[in-house]
Amino acid sequence: MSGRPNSGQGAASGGDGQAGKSSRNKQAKLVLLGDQGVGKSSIALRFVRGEFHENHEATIGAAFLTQTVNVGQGSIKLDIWDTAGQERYHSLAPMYYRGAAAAVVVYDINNANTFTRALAWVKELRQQTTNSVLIVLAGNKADLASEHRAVPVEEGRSFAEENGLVFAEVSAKTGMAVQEVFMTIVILKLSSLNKCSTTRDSLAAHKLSRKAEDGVAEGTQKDRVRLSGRDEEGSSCRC
Ligand SMILES: Nc1nc2c(ncn2[C@@H]2O[C@H](COP(=O)(O)OP(=O)(O)O)[C@@H](O)[C@H]2O)c(=O)[nH]1
Ligand SMILES: [Mg+2]
Repeated sequence: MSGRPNSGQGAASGGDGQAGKSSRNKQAKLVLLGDQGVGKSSIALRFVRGEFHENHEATIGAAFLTQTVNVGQGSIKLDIWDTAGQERYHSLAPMYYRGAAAAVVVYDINNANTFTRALAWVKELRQQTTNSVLIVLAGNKADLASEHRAVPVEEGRSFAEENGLVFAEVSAKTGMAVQEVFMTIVILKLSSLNKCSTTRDSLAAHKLSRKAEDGVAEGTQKDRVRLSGRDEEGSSCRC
């Protein structure tokens, strides 16, 4: 998929997390939430570096990465906060999701408990943040689905549709739909930051427009990233 990120990752903290509104320097804070072990760090690593590690070490507290993505005529710098999933760090979570432009709530499609936990994260986000936070529900480890699936794809999809979330099943291991998820976030956020650039314009730049009009962003595999968020109509400019 085009729109490959063009800058590297960092390990230092930085960015206030607010979506930047200058046309030259658009910036958006993005947070990854979900149980420990669902693959949050692996998804971030796949997106930023195109890598996957079989035994990724557990995140302590949170990790910070940045990535600048070019889409059409615009670009946006993503400040990605990769949180630790352990319950003992829960009280820190608001620090990461407050002011976020987008939250990717991750579960492991092979572990039903992580889905339940993901739904609780969505509920918390809805209660504690404004409606402008774009929430993506991402079912990871799709590469193991044929033997180990515990959460039917329909369950994730219908929850997302009912709650206005973007939904995708992904695999940090194979890379399936990971780029598409982040590009969908970027496109939706760019369109909400640019008064004159509608979501449809941005999607067209990415050859995603036909499917998006039906509510589906077409990646390399159809129907992988479903747009059901509030921003999809490009009507929520916050310039
Ligand atoms: N098969 C498979 N394993 C994965 C995938 N994503 C992550 N993992 C593995 O799951 C474990 C936990 O991943 P990690 O990214 O640390 O999860 P986190 O705690 O949510 O950050 C690691 O051993 C990863 O290699 C995936 O898409 N498929
Ligand atoms: Mg981690």
